[in-house]
Amino acid sequence: MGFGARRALRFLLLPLPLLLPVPGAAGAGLAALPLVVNTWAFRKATETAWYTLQSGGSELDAVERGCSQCEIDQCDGSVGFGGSPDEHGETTLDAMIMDGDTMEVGAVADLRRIKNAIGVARKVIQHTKHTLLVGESASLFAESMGFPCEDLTTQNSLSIYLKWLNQSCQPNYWKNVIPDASKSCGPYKQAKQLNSEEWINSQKRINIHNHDTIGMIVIGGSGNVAVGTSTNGAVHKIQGRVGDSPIAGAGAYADSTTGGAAATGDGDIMMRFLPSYQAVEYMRTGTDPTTACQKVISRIQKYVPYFFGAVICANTTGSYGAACNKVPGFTQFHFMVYSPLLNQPSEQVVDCI
Ligand code: SD4
Repeated sequence: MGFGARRALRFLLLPLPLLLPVPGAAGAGLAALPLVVNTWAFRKATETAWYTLQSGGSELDAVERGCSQCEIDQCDGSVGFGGSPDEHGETTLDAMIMDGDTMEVGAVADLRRIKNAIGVARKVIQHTKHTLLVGESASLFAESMGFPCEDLTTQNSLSIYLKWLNQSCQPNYWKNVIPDASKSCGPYKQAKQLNSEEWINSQKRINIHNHDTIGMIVIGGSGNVAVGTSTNGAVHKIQGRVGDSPIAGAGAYADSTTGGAAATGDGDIMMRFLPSYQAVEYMRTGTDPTTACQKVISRIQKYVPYFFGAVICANTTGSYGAACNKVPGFTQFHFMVYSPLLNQPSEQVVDCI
């Protein structure tokens, strides 16, 4: 059967769109399946995921290709090669993909010299009995799966790194070390306990442009859920740092009996709360997606009022929503939606709480 025929057949087999009210969903009045929702205004990723589904691909295919698109496009410099150089100037990648039917997860963290991180994450599901591979060993696995080994450094990432070196390695992620990390570069050694003023200042250090991971939820016409993430993490991170994105329940979570969620933002903070898992659990007990997203943001706020972050949520009826934490310079969060009710990817905006 040719591509066109397969595509037509897929359309015939698709269930009629479910038309349901979306209580409180940002910018949406009706719910329908299939559904693609992703963080930020990464339109090409949404489109790629949507057309993957429409041409007969599975939900996992849609998530993989959608997020891969962002890796190719280097979305906002925060996804894929050539972004977020670490303290040694190297770009390393974190990615995860989860199947909400089988609850299988494939993830890679601190992946080096391989561009297609979510592709490698998918291979972890397909060709291993593991869930998460990290560092140099993850790169060796990727090479054995046929992924090309390439330098992820670009002129841009090199200049970000050199600029950072020239400004005494500011900002950085160290605390309680000598020499004083707020004034000079390392190497550092451990120092006295952090005093309370230093703690408050460390909580207030927010770099909005540091965090723009793609997190994607795809729900097929029959309600099957898949989610994924891909990121190059936090700029100037300490070598070996892994964020929330490759951690199931933190960066994203899927359960085809309920829905899916994905997070973006300061992973060092957010991963402590497993916000994606928590959002899916709220939805499981009947909470609508917008409220589920808001509730997980509120839980984090109680401990860390200044964190930078947002969550997207969708349930298996096709309702969706998002929420973000309001901090200076970040009062609204943009995300993308594609469903049968829209004839193109729709950028939606939610006010932070
Ligand atoms: C991380 N959460 O590594 C990721 C970065 C990001 O939007 O941009 N999230 O912390």
